[in-house]
Formats: sequence, structure tokens, C-alpha cells
Amino acid sequence: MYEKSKQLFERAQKSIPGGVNSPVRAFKSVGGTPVFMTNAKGAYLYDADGNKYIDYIASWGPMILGHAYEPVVKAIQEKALGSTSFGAPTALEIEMAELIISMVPNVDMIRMVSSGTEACMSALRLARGYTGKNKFIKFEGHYHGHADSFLVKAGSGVATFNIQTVPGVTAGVANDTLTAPYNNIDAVKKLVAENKNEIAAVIVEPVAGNMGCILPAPGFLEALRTICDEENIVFILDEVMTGFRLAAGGAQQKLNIRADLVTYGKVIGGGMPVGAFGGKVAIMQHIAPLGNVYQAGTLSGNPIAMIAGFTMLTELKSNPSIYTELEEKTIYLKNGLDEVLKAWAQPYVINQFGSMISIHFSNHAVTDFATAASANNDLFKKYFHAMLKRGVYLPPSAFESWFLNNALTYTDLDETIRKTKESLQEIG
Ligand code: HOZ
Repeated sequence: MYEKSKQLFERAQKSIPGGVNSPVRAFKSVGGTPVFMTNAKGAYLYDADGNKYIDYIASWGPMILGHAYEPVVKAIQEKALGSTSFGAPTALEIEMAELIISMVPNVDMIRMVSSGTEACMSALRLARGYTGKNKFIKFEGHYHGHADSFLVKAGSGVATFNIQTVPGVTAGVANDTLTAPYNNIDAVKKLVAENKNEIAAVIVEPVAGNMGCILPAPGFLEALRTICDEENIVFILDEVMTGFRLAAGGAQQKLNIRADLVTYGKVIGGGMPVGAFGGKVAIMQHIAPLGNVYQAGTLSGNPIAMIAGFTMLTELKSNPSIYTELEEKTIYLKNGLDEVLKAWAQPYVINQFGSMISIHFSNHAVTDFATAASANNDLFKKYFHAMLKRGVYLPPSAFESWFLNNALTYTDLDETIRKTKESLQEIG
């Protein structure tokens, strides 16, 4: 069933470290051979062996409207005829900036980059340059890309592979990274008190998606906002996953929370490599060439990436019912999975928010990294493979959120629920 993927993986390992260009894809934590994809349309992925899958990754978020969404594909094709890169400004970049500013609360200015990693790295540098302070607080199990400063107690692949200390990240850099458990405001208060006037920023995934999906406790984000206001700390919301996914205005809109800086990633590229960070003029004016906080990139504002993102975001802005539909589908899936799992012997937790959802095989609530990490991940592996062979593509790690796309039909969701029932029977 996976013959071609196996051959490709063997070949890939000779020229690419681990055979993949991003670690979680290697299936190392769930075992087996990663499935090599050839194409996708709507809600379905197709692999090199011709297998079809219902997709619950959506390229880790961006395929909100489904794969190969026609207006996006068309716009890319047309744009490419006029060159794939200039390394010089274009009017389209202004339109993109204006569109994002019109959709998102509290952002006056935005700078395009090429990935979420760059966005978070740059936002942190800006917060440091703006405040003149060095330390920052992040949360255990949260992932803000792979810039050195963030690879401390990080989620996603770092958690998946249980990497405690990342070689190559110097102690000097890591010492400026303070960590607290997610949803624990007392731990944050303690860090702030112990590092008085030294903390430049607090960065948080408003809805955590890199240790499965974990919701913010009521009042947690608001309490962070208050602390940041009181202590002259820049409050950074990492909306790489949640931006334009939870609502047209992202988590800021959906949760009615306001950040000083906000970061975006893959979602705003509609599947192309894009990221961005934005915020109030008072802070953003410190970025070069307006200010001295340096940040640059030849591919920043790349025309192909911009037109893909612009086309998708325009669609999301003009049709807000997409978010209601997506959420209804996700709740339907959650209820269906719940029914099936309830009848099974093992404890489980389903966390869901908007179109993000995940299952932890756990007998306690999953509210932070410790509770996510103590779930039964062996069971997750079995569930993952049982679903994969039945044609349902889930994230190959319990430390990732699932993302729904709006091309999914209720028939797909019913099939996923039915296949979960079959999978659980197989696992025993
Ligand atoms: N770290 C990414 C998800 N949180 C996975 C990236 C990928 O493999 O594409």
C-alpha cells in the first residue's frame, strides 16, 4: 500500500537529513514510513502510491478553503507570467498590507517576511529594541518557529522528539528565555517579579496548537495583557496558526484580546511561504528603514506569495460565513468522535476551538504541556496508523493540532467518525 513512499523515503534519506525537510513529517514519533504526497484537491490528499486521504492537516493551517482552491491557483498562474520575484517594491504589497490591516484589530502597520519563524524572531527583536530590555517569557510546549531564542521548552517537533536542550543554541541566548506553564498566571507573575524591568516581551499562542490543541483558560490572556500593561512589556500574540483561521480577525477578534504585536505565518500565504508581523505605529516605527531595528529579506513581499495570500484573504473577508461553517463542522466532528470514544475502554480528552481540534488519550484535562506530555502517546500512535491505512491523514504527532478545511463535507466527517470506530475496535 505504501511501496512507492517506502522507496522514496529510502532514497530521500541519502540526500536529505532524515529524509524530510521538516522533522515532524518523518513519522519518527509514530513509526512507519512517511507518506509522500503527489497532489491534493479540496479536502483530499493523494500519495505516490495512489492512496487517497481525508486531510486534517491543511498544510498545518493555511488550506482553510481546501487544496488547489481555484481562484488562488489561477491568481498564482497569472502573476507568475509577470516574473516570480523582483526584490523591489510592488503595489500588491500595499494592497496586501491594507487588506490585513482592514481585517485585523489593532494593527496599524505590517511587515511581510517569508515564514512564521522569521515573523516571531523579528517581533521579538523589535520588542527588545523598543523596550531596551533583553529577556522574554514564552510558554512550555508553545512553538514560535526555530529561531534560537524560542527553542527552549518548545512544542511541535521539539516536543515530539523530546529534545530537552537544542545543541547549537548557546547558553547566553537561552538564558534570556524565561518559561512558564501555559495557563498559569501565578508562574508568570513570579517571573516578572524576579526579573523586574528586564522583560521585553511575553509571547503566547492564544490557542496553543503545538502540543495538540489546548485552549486558554478563562481570563488567562486578559491577565497577561494586564501584566504587560503594568510592567511596560510588549505583548506578542503568535497568530501563525490562529490568524485568519479562528476568525477573519484571528484570535484577537475571536477572543476579544488585543496584542501590541502580532505574528502571522503560512496562513496568510494561502499555501505559499509567507509570514508577517504587525502592530501599533509607536512600535512598528522602530523597524528599519524607519528605525534601527534591522530586518530584511529579498523574498519578503514576493509577488507570487502575495497574490496567493491576497486572493485567499479577500475570499475570507468577503464571506465570513466560512468561519461559522468551519466551526459547525468541527463541533460535528467533535461530537461524533466523542460518541465513538465514549463507548471505548480508554480515557480520552478532545480539545476543540473553532476549526482546531485534537485528541489526547488522557484521564485528566489537558491544559498545558505537562498534562499533554503525560497522555498515552503509544495509543495515539496506534490510532494514527489505524486511521492512515483507512485513508484519514491526521498529524503524525500527538503534539500537533488538527486543522479542518471548509472543503470537508459532512460525508467526510461521518467517514472519519466511522473510521475512528473501526480503528478503536482494531486497537482493542
Ligand atoms: N512544525 C510544524 C507544525 N507545527 C510542522 C511543519 C511541517 O512539517 O510542515
